[in-house]
Amino acid sequence: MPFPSDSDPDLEIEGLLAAEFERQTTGIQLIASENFTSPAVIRAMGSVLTNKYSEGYPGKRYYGGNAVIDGVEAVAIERARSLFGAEHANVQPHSGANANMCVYQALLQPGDTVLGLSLDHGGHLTHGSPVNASGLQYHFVAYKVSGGDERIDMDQVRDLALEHRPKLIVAGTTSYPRRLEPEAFRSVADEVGALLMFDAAHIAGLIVGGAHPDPVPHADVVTFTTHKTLRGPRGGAIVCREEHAKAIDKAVFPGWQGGPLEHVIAAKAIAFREAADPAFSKYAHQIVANASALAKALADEGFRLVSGGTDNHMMVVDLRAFDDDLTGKVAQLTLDEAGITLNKNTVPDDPRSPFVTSGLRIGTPSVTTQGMAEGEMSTVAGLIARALRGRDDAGQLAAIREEVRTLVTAFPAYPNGDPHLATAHA
Ligand code: DSN
Repeated sequence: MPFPSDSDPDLEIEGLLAAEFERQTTGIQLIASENFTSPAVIRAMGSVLTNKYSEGYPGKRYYGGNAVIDGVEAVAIERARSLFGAEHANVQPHSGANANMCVYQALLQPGDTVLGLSLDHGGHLTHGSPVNASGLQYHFVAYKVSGGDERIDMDQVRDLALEHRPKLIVAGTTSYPRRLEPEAFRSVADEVGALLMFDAAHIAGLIVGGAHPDPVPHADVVTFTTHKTLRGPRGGAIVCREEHAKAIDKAVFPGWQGGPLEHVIAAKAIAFREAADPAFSKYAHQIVANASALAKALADEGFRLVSGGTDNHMMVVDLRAFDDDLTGKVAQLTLDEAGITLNKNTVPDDPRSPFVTSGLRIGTPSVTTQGMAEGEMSTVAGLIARALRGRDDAGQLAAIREEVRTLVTAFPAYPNGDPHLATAHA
């Protein structure tokens, strides 16, 4: 039976793919959890590996025809182990959220006590939010950033650990602009006999690039996503000590997932190899330098930075000092019109709801992939400030949209065009 056509039969999806390519490559992409992944990664995701079922692990599958797939997954596992210097790797988690839930299933019993950073202070849904399965199944106790310097207070983490005697401590963030010290978390975990999970979803690329402290020697388990600073395909992974390997593998499959996405696992393998290249270390350090430059330029424009600045790939901007009436929601929509993509974000103890917020989260992984450096960061800060000041002036926003287009055209993420249309060796 032939396929009806080589493309989406009524071309509706082709049109939308082209529109999204245009959006991504003519605007400024500042979402801290996003990046531009390489053409090789995109091609692997569009490969025939998507046709294959391969429940199980290399050498132990529930379906025939998996010799090649075994090769792909074995390469991905070996590259992940080598990149992170880890004893064991599982590359099957479909996402960072899944990876976290798999670790909980592997290491905990329902109802066990866990310490995690509060979502509204920069943690993640899977760090015990009451509306998430993590918070429903386990007894999470939240630590917060301190009221003064808005940084994680290790004395508070220690006090809570001594009081609640958690079985697991989760170190990791999604919206926290400061460096995490894995050794300090390990020392608290050791004092109370807890296991330590480090969620490196956001900073995996900074870690393997040597721009942030390495949690692998200190944590029992490290989870991460592959699509943020690590610049690979959308997905998750876990590295851990050998003693937890069996339990982790069992929790991923058959515990949480069925058939692995081997086309994505092939793409992960490519991304792990790319991240092992010496050039990636330069990239990781430039992400941090760009975030620092952007934070300083925004402060010069009158914005308040949560915690006073950043030492990773992101910053959280408190809009109230710039304009008390401006919410994160309105700022995000205004900047969308100007071609600048970022997300509204709560600030610690935000009086506004998570749908409105008083802040923005801004990250530099994508613009750094494009080759922008510190000089461009002050231009970007100026564009943001002008757009927000002129938010009621459609003409001004349209003019800024054109400036944005001109800026990013000089820094193409994909100089050879849309990678899913390009041929492999173009
Ligand atoms: N949605 C991710 C982020 O933006 O940080 C976390 O899951």
